[in-house]
Amino acid sequence: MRDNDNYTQEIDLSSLPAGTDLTDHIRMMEVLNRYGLPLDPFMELMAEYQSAAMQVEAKFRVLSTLLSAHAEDNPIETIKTRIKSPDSIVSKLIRQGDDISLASLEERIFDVAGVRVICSFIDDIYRLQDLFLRQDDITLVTRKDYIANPKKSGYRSLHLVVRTPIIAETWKKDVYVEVQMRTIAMDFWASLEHKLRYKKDIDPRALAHVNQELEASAAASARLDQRMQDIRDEIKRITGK
Ligand code: 0O2
Repeated sequence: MRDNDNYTQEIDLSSLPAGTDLTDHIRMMEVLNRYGLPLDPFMELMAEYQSAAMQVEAKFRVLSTLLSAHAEDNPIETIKTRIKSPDSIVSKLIRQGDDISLASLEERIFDVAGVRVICSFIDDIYRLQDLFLRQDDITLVTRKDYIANPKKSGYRSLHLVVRTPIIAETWKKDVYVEVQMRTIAMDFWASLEHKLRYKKDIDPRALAHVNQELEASAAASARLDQRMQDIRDEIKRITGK
């Protein structure tokens, strides 16, 4: 039985979806309970985000199949899909204001559903973006090109927030999904930087040097991407494909 009012009550293990990690489930109930967010509507909302993310992921898989069939290369290396954790959702709501509710979650948090598309080359990212945005049931909400304009940290990726409809028996609803598109080099840097950044007890004087090193490694990874792109362009010029 689910009941967000009493975190200490016993959890019926048979009621958890298959594969649910009990520690994660307890943490989720604790967060929802602390901020008065009702469990069942929260879970229903998460299922909607999950469905929207699956739909967007499927679109990229379809594009990958079609492009591979018509050319000799597959522009997509990997696709990863995730739903933001309840802790991260609540932290973001708190950063944005006082209203911690499901309504403000739906209105203000655009990256609950996230799809990360890892491409082989920089030009594949823009080619895929154009094909993805051309689809009738995808509406672009925001676009941030951190490849053309990297963040101060050195972070590079193309971010698109889109809306896509999900349809159930008696209703239809537009749901936000954030798509992050990157090359393998961009993903390699972002994954390691994310791990390193969360080591919290770094002396501020040492941190300045760590940041410099991370920026330098980001610049090196950008140069590597450009070199691989140049090699690809050269081969295309020579072979015509
Ligand atoms: P997670 O777990 O990856 O989702 P905000 O979302 O409020 O932080 P904004 O401007 O709305 O900020 O979004 P932004 O900066 O365009 O993109 C945020 C997401 O991009 C982050 O999500 C990361 O996934 C990624 N990102 C942005 N900057 C960096 C960076 O410097 N390093 C790394 N490794 N990733 C970055 P979350 O919510 O932080 O985490």
